[in-house]
Amino acid sequence: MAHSLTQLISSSALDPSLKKIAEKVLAGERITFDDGLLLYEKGELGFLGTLAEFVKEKKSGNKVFFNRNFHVEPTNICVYTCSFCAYSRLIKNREEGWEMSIDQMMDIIKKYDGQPVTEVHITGGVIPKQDFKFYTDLFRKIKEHRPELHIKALTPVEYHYIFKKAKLSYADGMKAMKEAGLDSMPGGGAEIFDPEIRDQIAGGKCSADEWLAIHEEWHKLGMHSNATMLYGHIEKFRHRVDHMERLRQLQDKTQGFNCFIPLKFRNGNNEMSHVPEVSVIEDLRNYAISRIYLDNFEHVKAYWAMIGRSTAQLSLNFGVDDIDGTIDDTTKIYSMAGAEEQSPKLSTQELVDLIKQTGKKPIERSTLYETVMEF
Ligand code: V47
Ligand code: SF4
Repeated sequence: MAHSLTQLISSSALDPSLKKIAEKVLAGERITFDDGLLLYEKGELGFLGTLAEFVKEKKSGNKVFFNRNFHVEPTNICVYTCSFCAYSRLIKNREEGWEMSIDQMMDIIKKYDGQPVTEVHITGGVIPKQDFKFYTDLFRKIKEHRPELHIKALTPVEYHYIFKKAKLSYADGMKAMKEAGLDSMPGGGAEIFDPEIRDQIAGGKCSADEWLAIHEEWHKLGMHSNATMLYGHIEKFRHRVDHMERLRQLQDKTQGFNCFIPLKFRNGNNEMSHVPEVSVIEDLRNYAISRIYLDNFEHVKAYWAMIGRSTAQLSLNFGVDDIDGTIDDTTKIYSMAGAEEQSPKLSTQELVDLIKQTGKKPIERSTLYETVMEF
């Protein structure tokens, strides 16, 4: 890859401003906000792919990570009304939605007894009943039942709401969640940090600063989390760079993020159905630019349940080194918004084959990227 990058830099056809960025990447230097913007505005797919693969190969070589996981979605009823969300039902229409009790969720978790899953991913809508006590009780019950199962649960959207109601600071709240058994936080709820765009698509829920502050408190406890970015709707390129810049700054401070997950806006069955979806080329450009920009993130993940298996395979040549997990058809968030995968479920062998077909080396990982098995 260093060879291809050097060749690219010496090409006389390369735009001089892009050449400067490529030289920085080759030298292992951080690119600036303006460089990021220029990559979005001018960078062609092949160019971006070469840069992103250079960065990725320095970090994880030829490896592609996945895990064995399943989701539990406690409710799809929500006090918020994000306009991109195809999944939630307003609290006043609650008869159209579901709301699980702790026992119902434990029944799902017990279905995986004896199976080699390592992680349960828990997230959904926000409702008053599922409060501080509800979730701390749930986490304790899961740990009593299966202590080694990694609990990756809830986002700052839920935590902000829960702690406000319980009159707890973020620091005390996150400490209590850790004590109850929370192991890590998924990356959702980040959407796009720019206040104007955020207000238009996700008005009323926690702000960018609140989202970042909750992750910071969690990282201060020595714990880890993920970060997402919802792209390809009404945001401009500068909003994507701004989003990544804020994440890069927090990561410099804490080193608490495991991975970055760009989430492509899907326009099925939501209030933004009139907004066209971006192309696969734009998806790949976006993966590549995030890999180049977020130099302090070890991993970039493509969520195959959302973009489909073929784009997930392609993304592995554009800076991505993780394709999430087996999922086992346990999430509805994307299928309800029109994603290719209507019943997302892959056996471990299918995931391994999907990765091997691209010439890469599949590694089953734990949530925290320890190697569970090499294939
Ligand atoms: O925050 C909702 C997104 C997120 C749509 O951390 C949509 O490992 C596109 O964060 N089009 C939740 N995106 C899912 C999430 C996630 C998924 C997989 C792995 C991890 C991880 C985290 O889903 C929400 C929102 O940004 N979302 N609706 C839609 N129509
Ligand atoms: Fe509620 Fe989350 Fe949907 Fe927003 S994205 S309406 S917070 S479930």
